[in-house]
Amino acid sequence: MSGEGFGRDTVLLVVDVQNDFCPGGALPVAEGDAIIPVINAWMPCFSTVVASRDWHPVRSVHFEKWPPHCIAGTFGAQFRAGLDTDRFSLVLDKGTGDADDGYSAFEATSEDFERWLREQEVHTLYVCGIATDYCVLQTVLDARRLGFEVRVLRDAVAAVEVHAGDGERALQEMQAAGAVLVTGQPPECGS
Ligand code: VGL
Ligand code: ZN
Repeated sequence: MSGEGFGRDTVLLVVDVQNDFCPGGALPVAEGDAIIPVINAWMPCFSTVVASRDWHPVRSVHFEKWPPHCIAGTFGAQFRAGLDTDRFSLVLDKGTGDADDGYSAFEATSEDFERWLREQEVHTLYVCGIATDYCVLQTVLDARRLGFEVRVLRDAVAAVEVHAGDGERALQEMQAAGAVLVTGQPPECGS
């Protein structure tokens, strides 16, 4: 695939790489910044890159479990500087209601993501981003339930780890659901 990248039936989904999930944010994930160059390096391999963002109202049942974060329109909800957002073809806002968590990108309210993927004849999702044990996990499980092939970029995901080991357990759960874990650097895909 040298120089070419994947076909149009394969997209990269970048989950929630937002300020509040990175060091200094409201719900920081230790490796949040470290995965950004890895994600950027994978982008040229895909003709389509989709990003999700956690996009919460000020009041939500979600904030009974979590410190307030990623309030729609605030700095904390912005994509992290350094992430190559110019390559995003579609941005999915999720967690926008006040009565649910909206962990999965398939719960986006800005777009019917499943329908969009089927219209584009996408069969395979490469998934990366934050957090391995919440939004990445629920997105991957939904994708598998809906019949999409899923590859998880092992070196481009980062976990919250409310309990030590949650990230690894989440990866095992994804594998058990039929997702394939991909380790290492992206292939040479040009720019
Ligand atoms: C997430 C906790 C709360 C995530 C979102 O993006 O994984 N985690 N809200
Ligand atoms: Zn959230």
